[in-house]
Amino acid sequence: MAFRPRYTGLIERYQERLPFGDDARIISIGEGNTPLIQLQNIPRVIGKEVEIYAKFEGLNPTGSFKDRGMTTAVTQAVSEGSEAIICASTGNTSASAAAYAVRAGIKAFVIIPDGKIAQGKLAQTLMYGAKVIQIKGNFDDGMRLVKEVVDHAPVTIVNSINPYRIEGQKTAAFEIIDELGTVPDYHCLPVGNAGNITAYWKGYQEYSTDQGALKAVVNKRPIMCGYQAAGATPFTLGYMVDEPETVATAIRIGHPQSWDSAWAAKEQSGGWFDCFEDVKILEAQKMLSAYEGVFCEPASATSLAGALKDIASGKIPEGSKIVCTLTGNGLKDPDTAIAQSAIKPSTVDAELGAVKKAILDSL
Ligand code: AN7
Repeated sequence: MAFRPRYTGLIERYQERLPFGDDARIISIGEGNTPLIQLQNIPRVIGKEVEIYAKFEGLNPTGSFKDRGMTTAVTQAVSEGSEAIICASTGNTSASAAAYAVRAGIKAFVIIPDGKIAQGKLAQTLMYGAKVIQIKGNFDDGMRLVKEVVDHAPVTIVNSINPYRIEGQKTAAFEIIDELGTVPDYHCLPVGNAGNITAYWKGYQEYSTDQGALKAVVNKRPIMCGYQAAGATPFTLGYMVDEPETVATAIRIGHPQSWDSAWAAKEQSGGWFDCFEDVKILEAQKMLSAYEGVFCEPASATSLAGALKDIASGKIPEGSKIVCTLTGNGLKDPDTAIAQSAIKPSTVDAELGAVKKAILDSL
C-alpha cells in the first residue's frame, strides 16, 4: 500500500476556507492550533479588570506564526511546479521557509541582514539546510533585492507579498473565534511588514460574517491595534523610515510591504497604531515570563506592551476582552534574554553546604 501521510495542519482543518482542493499535495509540519492562554496574573498586577489572552504563536513547528503562511505558500508553490523559494527575512520567515522547503523537497534561498538576526533563527535556518545569503544591508534592502532577483532566476517569493501567505495566516483569527466562542473586543499585534495584521483582519472579516460559523457573533469584529518600536515606526509616523533600529530585530523594518492593507485594517476596525521605546518591549517580555510562564521573543511582546499602555490610559476600557498575538518563541533570541536578566546564575561548590546556603539565602 502506498504511503499516505496524515496531515495535521491548518490547511486540513480549514480547507473549505482556503484555496486548495482535495487533490492538493499539502506541505505541512503540523502548524496552527496554538494555545490561547488567558493571562492570570498580569491583570491583577496592573489592577485592572480585563480579560487578556495570549495567542502563543511561538508554539508553531519552527517557533513563529510564519508557519501558518508558509504551509499555504509552499503548498501553492509546489502545485505550480516551483523548485525553489526565496525570501528576505529578519529571521523567522527564513527559518520557516527553510523548513517547509525541506518538507517539500525543494530549495530555499534566504536573504538576511548581516549580524542582525537572532541566534536561534540563524541556527534553525542553517540546520534546515537553506542557502543563506547575508547582505550588508537591512531587511528593506533584502526585500528590494528579492523582488529584483525573481526576474532573473526561477524562484518563488514566499514573503508576505505572496497572497498565499496571508491566506494561511488568517486562520489564526478563525482559531481565536472558535476557541473564545466570540470575537474579542481588541486585537493587539506587533507590526513589521504588516502582513500579519492584514491576515488577521481578513480572517476576522471572513469568519465573523459567515452565517455558518458562529451565528451569535455575526458582524462583530475586533478593534485592531498595531504596535511598533519607536526606532522602527513607519505606521505611527505615516511615512517610510530608512534606518530602522530596535532591539526587537524581527520588526526592524522601515519600508513595510503591506502598507495599504494595514491602514485599511486600522481604519475599517476603528483601531490605531502606536509605538514605544525598546525598554517597554523588554519590560512586557519580562512580565510574560515572570508572571505568566510564557516566554516569547522581544518583538512579540510589543503586542502586550501596547495593550498595557492603552489599558493604563483607559483607551482600552476595563471589561474588555483583549487578544495579544505573541508571534515568536523566546528561545529564538537567547542573547537578548540573558543580557536583560537581572538575576545571573551563581556558581557554587558541588557540595551540600554550599547548595544549602544558596537556597536558604534566597528564601
Ligand atoms: C516575531 O521574518 O518580517 O507585520 O522576515 O518575526 O507580518 O511583518 C518577521 C516579522 C512580528 C512582524 N513578530 O510581522 C521576517 C519578518 C515576529 C516577527 C513580526 C515578525 P509582520
